[in-house]
Amino acid sequence: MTDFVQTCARELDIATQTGEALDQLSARQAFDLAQAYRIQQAGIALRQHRGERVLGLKLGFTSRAKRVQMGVDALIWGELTDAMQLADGGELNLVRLIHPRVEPEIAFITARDISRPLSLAEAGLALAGVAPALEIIDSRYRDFRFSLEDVVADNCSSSHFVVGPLSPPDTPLDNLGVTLRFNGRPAQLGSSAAILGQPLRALMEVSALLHAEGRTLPAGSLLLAGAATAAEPLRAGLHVGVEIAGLGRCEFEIS
Ligand code: OOG
Repeated sequence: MTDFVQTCARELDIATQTGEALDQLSARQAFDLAQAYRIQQAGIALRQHRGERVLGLKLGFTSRAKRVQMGVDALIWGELTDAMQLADGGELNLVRLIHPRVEPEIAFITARDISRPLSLAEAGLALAGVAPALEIIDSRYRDFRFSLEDVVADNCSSSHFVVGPLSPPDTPLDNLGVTLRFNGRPAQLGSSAAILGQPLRALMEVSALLHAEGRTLPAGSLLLAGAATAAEPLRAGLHVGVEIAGLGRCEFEIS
């Protein structure tokens, strides 16, 4: 199985770098969720070997819109590295991306190490700041189709992300209007409440997962709470922005 884990991690890593899609790994050999996370970790180790630095975590399928869009019904998590970050207002190059999509999100920066389950109130107190964010996802699987195990192995389709200006940690987040814009026109409309009823719950969920895994998320980490709406496909020439009422905006351009 170690060989299978390493082979899958390498193939996904090559697909990420070349932009050539893979067939679903689960079609080749059945594997379980624990093995999927091992493949994910082996892929992150390859990135770290190239000098990338882990900045934090992302959650996937925290909204119904995303679960329905992708036909998957479980919360998953992946890792974010510095090489995935685009500056706010920066340019995304589509070369070597397979079929990228964008999602409006909320980002958290943590204020303390997190390793045990937090209540909602404790989660609020564990933050240094909150920000609007855009996540660019790009499945390495043909036709953006996968099983739960496949997508976990593929680091939850992470590709790039943009984080906007930080607001104070006590900014209310429970029901903020979210507008994703393509060239100024609304492409998706939603509410922050779509993310687990209240985006702070993403940090609660992560704290329970960290505890179960015996892991610590260091202070100063980034957490993407998951998309508030379905994802929208990207194409050349787009200016993409998200506006979250009461929180602010961030944007990028496709070169
Ligand atoms: C998996 C990633 C899901 C989210 O925010 O729910 C995700 C995918 O849809 O390819 O990032």
